[in-house]
Amino acid sequence: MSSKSHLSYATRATNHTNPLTKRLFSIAEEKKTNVTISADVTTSAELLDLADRLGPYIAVLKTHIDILDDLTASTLSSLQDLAERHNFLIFEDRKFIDIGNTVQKQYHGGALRISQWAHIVNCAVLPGEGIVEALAQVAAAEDFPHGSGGGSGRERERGLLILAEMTSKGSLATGTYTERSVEYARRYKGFVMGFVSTRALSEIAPEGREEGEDFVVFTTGVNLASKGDKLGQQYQTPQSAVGRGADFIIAGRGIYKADDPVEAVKAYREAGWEAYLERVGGK
Ligand code: S5P
Repeated sequence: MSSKSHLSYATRATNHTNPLTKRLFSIAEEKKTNVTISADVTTSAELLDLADRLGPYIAVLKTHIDILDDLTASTLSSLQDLAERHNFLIFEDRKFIDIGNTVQKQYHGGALRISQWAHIVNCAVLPGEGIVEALAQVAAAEDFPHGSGGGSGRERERGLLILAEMTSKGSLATGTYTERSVEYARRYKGFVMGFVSTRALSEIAPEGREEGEDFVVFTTGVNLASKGDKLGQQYQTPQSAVGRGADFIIAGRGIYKADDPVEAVKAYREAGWEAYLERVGGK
């Protein structure tokens, strides 16, 4: 039995209890897109240009904010404005992986203040369950402007994806590591939206599966034209990713390195949406 969802984004948006996941599904439904652009460019100008031009066609924009050469506070406020204008979520691909005390500071403080501008972050569970608990605590803290203690409405929406598998050749994120990822997601489901993985995962730990469980699957390593790169990246197509359970496809170089990134994002959007309709039986 497969645990990939056969429900529409609209139905999942209605049924879900996590406000950010609800919003994510609503965006997908409204904009008819399940594309996440991995905007791995190295200047603020390129990042903001991509966010503005591709914004109408994406559900999520994924950053590696530490690879920008010229990051300033104004880069982040412009990015937030573009996210509002084009109605997409920001996912900082920080891959937290440390003891709880350290990741709390990395998430909420430092020069990057990730919790202030990123709707979604991700973590690896190599350190154990404590990393998830620590990040969840930050988002729920009374003094957190976006936490349940302060702010209101959209400001409160923050979520975590667990990096349960990786696309790179020889990845060690398999077996017990991946099973534990599912278990921790269940324990913190108010904050954990789902996984970065190559397939739907709920079925790999069936005994703890709850009725109505609905984790979001983001699948990276998606490319329409290439099978991989020289550094171990392994690609699959949008159709194959969605067929395996991806709710959102993440594509980087396939889009931003294309001669015309706008045409490229439209092609990924169409391929991802067709595959989604096929999966939910909507065509
Ligand atoms: O397993 C993974 C997880 C991630 S988040 N494999 C990945 O490639 N990623 C990220 O997805 C990676 O850090 C990069 O930002 C993006 C893939 O980029 P592309 O240019 O290969 O599409």
